[in-house]
Amino acid sequence: MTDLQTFARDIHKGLSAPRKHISSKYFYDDIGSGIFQDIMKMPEYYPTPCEFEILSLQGENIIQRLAFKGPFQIVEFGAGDGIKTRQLLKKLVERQVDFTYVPIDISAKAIEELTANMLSHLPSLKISPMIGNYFMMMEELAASGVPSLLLFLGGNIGNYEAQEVNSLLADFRKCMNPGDYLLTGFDLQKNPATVRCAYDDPKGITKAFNINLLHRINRELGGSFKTNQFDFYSHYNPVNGEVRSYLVSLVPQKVHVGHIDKCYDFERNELIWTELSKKYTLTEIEEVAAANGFRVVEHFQDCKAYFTDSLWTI
Ligand code: AVJ
Repeated sequence: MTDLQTFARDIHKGLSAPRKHISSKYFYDDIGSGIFQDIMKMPEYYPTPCEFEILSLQGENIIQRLAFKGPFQIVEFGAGDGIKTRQLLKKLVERQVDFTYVPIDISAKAIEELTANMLSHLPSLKISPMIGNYFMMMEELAASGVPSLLLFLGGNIGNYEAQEVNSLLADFRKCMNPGDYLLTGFDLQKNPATVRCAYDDPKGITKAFNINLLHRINRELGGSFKTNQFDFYSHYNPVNGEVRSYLVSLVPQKVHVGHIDKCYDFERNELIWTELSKKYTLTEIEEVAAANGFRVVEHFQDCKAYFTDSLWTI
């Protein structure tokens, strides 16, 4: 199945369900990735500077907790622009530690840019990029048997429902050997107003990020969404730490998706759920680690305790 066919199938499934939904993984086409760059520059969006702080100021501490005896590899899932990761790699390069950086991404363009950028800042870095689907790559990595630190940064785990977190961690575990590490970024529970502002910003950048899903369906699947007939609504529940975001149909309307020749009916105020962004407590993180057979080595937090990069081992 091509990526476009998978997209069409998922959109059909999501828009014909009793509660309509579109997976947040579809935010990130070229335009959506650009809007996400803008989100990361917003003063309200705290996760990026918090994780930058952790990796810049605590990189040494993180490295010191790794008990590798010889050469190892640092495998990164979803490296993005790599600026945060570079802070950590810089420390290792400076100390002349023998390691290889293995960024993995499905976008060849993203990997090329990341590689060029890393090498321009860290010319002596050993880098061995991989283009492709995480899980196919994971099998290859497991077979290689090289001691590994896996990175899953940025709080992407927050987009997964509890059962999905477990299966993701099971997949990570499968490609790890005893003594390997996993460093995962978790956004932490904090003053609810701080979270709310980060996910529903006054300039409407997050709204544009969500509306782009509809534009993307129009562009790639021949959809007929009138995007001005949809609004954005985001809700933070501080009791369970879940931000859930939605598109809201402002009028009763029908939308046709040409490539699959299907029509979808929207009632006035009907929702399309687009994203879960779960905020954790340290206790929950420890429970998730234990339930999936990991041992927590240390939580590395920023000075405001808004975010943690948690180092686990098996
Ligand atoms: C890329 C998943 C970490 O959940 O904070 C930002 C995406 N959504 N604003 C997050 C996002 C709305 C982001 N992650």
